[in-house]
Amino acid sequence: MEKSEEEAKLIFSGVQPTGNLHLGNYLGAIKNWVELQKKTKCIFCIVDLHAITTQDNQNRILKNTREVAAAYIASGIDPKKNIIFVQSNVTGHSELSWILSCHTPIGWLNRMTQFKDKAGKNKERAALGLYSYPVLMAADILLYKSTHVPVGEDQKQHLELSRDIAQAFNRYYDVNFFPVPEPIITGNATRVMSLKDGSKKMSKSDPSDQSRVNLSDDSEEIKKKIQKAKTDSEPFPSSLENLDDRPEIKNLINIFSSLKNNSPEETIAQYLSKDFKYFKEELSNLIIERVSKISSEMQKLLRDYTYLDSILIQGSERANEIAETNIKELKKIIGFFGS
Ligand code: AQP
Repeated sequence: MEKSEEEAKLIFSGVQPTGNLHLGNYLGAIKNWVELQKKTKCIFCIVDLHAITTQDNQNRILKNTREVAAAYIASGIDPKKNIIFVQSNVTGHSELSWILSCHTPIGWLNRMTQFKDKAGKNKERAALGLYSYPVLMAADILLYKSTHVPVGEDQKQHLELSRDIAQAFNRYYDVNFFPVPEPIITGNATRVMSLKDGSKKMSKSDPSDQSRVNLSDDSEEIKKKIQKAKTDSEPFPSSLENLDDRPEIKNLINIFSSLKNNSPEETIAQYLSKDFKYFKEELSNLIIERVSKISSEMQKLLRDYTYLDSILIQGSERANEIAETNIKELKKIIGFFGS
């Protein structure tokens, strides 16, 4: 019997265990997964191999890994229905990454803006892993023959590269082995910006803790951060027009709309003629309501992590089963000895 369109889909996504999980990770990624899991088969990974591409994360990796797992479950990801696992527990990721790197021209990697941003002026000293990060990301997705990848705007370029790599491999071996994965970039918060600077994305690695709302922040911290979030001296906007020149305001409206599940136009209509102080109070209440639920559930899960660990172990077994089958097929296509 033919599979329905939804049954044929396989969703893959992940978060790096680099600490300071924030509202951008939640609104841009995890919140959307909670909806997607209702209809589609999903695999959610904690991408720890990616997290060691920058040195400063290496000694907190275990703690951060459990924290991401707790955030997934506390946000509403069902570990029975979906596979939740840790990337380094499935060796196929590294194996496929090597194979795919042999089908990725260096010119493609040279165009990746995230490497340029993260390596900064010190490109010569940046680790090879930081440079080849997008190939590992392609391997993460393609290892499971995933068809759809929900991500925030910041990962769009990497996903396009994954599509190019899948097609390059298929073309080279004249097969239709890898599906060409589609990005899912939805909602009002595909790019949540820093609370201090509307031109920078909210990020775990921003040295200023005031730039982001962490999923572990308490109510007081959230209130203070939103009160101090950058705005301007203009009145509350009356339309979306010209908001591109007011990125901080646009950001706060998008965060509000995403949490409320309404459109930015509706938010503007609701707060028209109100001042920013009032809007910010309402916004902090909304964030506190959502984040405090997640944060207290996370604390509970992290207090005794036997349950969390058992989910990750079972998840790795399930992921490994799919990965091994696909790697076996792949080796046959390439023609490796013993395949
Ligand atoms: N600011 C953001 N707005 C919307 N979505 C975001 N994501 C990250 N930041 C935002 C989405 O969250 C998912 C997991 O991201 P990640 O942890 O794997 O890596 P990242 O994109 O590099 O996140 P950070 O916070 O910026 O980490 P650092 O500072 O360590 O680089 C992805 O789907 C991402 O799109």
